[in-house]
Amino acid sequence: MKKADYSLMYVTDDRITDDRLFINILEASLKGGATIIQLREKNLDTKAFFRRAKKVKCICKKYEVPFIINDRIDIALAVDANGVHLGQKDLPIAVARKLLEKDKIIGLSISNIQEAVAANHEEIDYIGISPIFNTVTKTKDLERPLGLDGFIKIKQISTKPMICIGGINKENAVEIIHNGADGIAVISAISQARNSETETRNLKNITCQTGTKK
Ligand code: TZP
Ligand code: MG
Repeated sequence: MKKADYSLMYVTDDRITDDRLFINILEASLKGGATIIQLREKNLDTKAFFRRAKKVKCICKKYEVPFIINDRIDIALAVDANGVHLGQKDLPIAVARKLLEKDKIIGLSISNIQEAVAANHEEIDYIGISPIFNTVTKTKDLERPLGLDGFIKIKQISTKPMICIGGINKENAVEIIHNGADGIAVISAISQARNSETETRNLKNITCQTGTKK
């Protein structure tokens, strides 16, 4: 069941430690039309993560955009987030589903056909397919880029809504959407842009205007 518009996910950039800048970029992404926010923090301790999550929730509520938490089901429960994004090494989906209410979003990262096939049998709301292109933003546990061809192969066998991530920007987003992705997830294209709001709007226009081959 679709619980959100997955067309443009802004995944927050954990390299931005300055709180005010972090919030400014988040808000710019929302003004530009991000349809869902994923709070991703790999370095914050639990209390700092929790505090940031509360702030993000408050801002997302203002824009009526859902927000989900990367990895940490405990933080998602603590702040009553709209869901979680889990990796292959995180808690099993069945356990996450038991812990979270039915209406919460659960996304799962997959990087190959085998994982995509297994994901078809899980109670998840979308798969995050990664990495599509080269990225320097994530270094740990990163597989070889799938490229457009790899994505298309996964699309042929997957029954889940598909969000593509990894090195996506306004130059290459068109081909991803055109080939049937339900959405794109980006970090740098928004967080490192000179104008994050404009860049988000550019990406949003691509996700809205591109006719898909679905
Ligand atoms: N998962 C797979 S690739 C990636 C994550 C979190 C990083 C995406 O960052 P960018 O800057 O959009 O390439
Ligand atoms: Mg993870």
